[in-house]
Amino acid sequence: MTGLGSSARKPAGVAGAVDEGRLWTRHMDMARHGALARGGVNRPALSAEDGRARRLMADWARALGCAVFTDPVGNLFVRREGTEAGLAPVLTGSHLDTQPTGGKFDGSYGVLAGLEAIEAMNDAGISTHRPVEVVAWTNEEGSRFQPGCLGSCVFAGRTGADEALAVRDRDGIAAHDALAAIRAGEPDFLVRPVGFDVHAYVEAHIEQGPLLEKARVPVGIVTGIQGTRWFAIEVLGEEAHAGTMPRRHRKDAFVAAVAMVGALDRLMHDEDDVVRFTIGRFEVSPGSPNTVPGRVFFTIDFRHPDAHTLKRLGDQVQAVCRAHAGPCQVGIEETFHALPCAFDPMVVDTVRATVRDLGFPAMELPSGANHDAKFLAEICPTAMIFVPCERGISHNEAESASPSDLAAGAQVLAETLVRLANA
Ligand code: HGY
Ligand code: MN
Ligand code: MN
Repeated sequence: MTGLGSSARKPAGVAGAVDEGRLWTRHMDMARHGALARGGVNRPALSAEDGRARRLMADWARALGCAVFTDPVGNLFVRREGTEAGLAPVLTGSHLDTQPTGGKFDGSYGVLAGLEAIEAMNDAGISTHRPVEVVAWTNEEGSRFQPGCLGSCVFAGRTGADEALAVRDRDGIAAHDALAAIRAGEPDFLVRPVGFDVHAYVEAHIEQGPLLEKARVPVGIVTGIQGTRWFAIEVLGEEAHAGTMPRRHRKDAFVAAVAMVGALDRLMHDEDDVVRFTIGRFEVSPGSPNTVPGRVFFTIDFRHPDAHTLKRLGDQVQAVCRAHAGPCQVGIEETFHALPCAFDPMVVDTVRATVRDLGFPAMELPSGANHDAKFLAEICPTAMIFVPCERGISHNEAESASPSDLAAGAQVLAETLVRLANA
């Protein structure tokens, strides 16, 4: 994919101090932590790889003259002071954890574009009234620990720190213990209580969809995020001998789970292709060829931009699963529920004006992917900036973006942050 951002003239001010090569190199350096053979990244939340990524972010931040803070759920903050002490900061950032077959840009881009914006402010000799902070939120992906957006949900007051950190991964490791392990390597990080007043939050992210590339524009002005509901389904039958137990006496958890999945797929079928319905995890136990499965666990990720449809279809999941359980038992837990959100008009207008003033072609779009910005939007004026990724591919090792698009998004971010911090 050719970079779409390179056509714009070099702007004055902080945007003109954004360095494309420096930003790209930081992505490559960050991607070393959890690097996979085919070019992707596997950096689970609160893993040793995540700890090394946090250390790299902190070292870069210190070199920029910033202070480094964390909080009881491990959110990592980098702070550039403003001229007027005590003012609520303008916050930007995203996440450093990745999917198991993740890419170099999902999450990392928002953190590294934030650092680039700070370095550009330094290079351009720009001071701001308000402090500017860059954050790496804990466990955004929700892959190792469910649900996702752990750090931003606690920061936004949606859940308590102890409750959030009690979740366990597939190996039974509690998030609390995983955090303690990497925090042991961070004695120099200052600790602040969870949550503080934020003047505005702007998150930069790759689109993770094909629209910007198809429209051949380097920047997306994001208007909001669709709704998401996650469910965890456990089907319990009875293990039995594959060769002796007649079908009529079986309590086959796999047969019941497949019937549920078929019925859920019919429920969620949408000719307009707006519904997003995904079963990403499907585990059959004991997983022996000659034992009738006694347990199946599977997950549901259901999304829709309309709150009524999200409720209407999501509220039927339980009944559909129960209706197809046959002789088995079924447990259904809703593990995540986030309504659609519209971003704040003042912040969106600031992004829109910045894009116009910098001369970038752009388009306005909602986000299909979920982001920490959804929960920041519950407590402060919030918006997002997108850049294209190749073929819209993400949550895939092949995830790719161009240096010039990443720089274009960082220019818009840097200028937007300065405008918000001086407003
Ligand atoms: O699932 C999401 O939408 C985000 O990419 N974690
Ligand atoms: Mn992300
Ligand atoms: Mn992601």
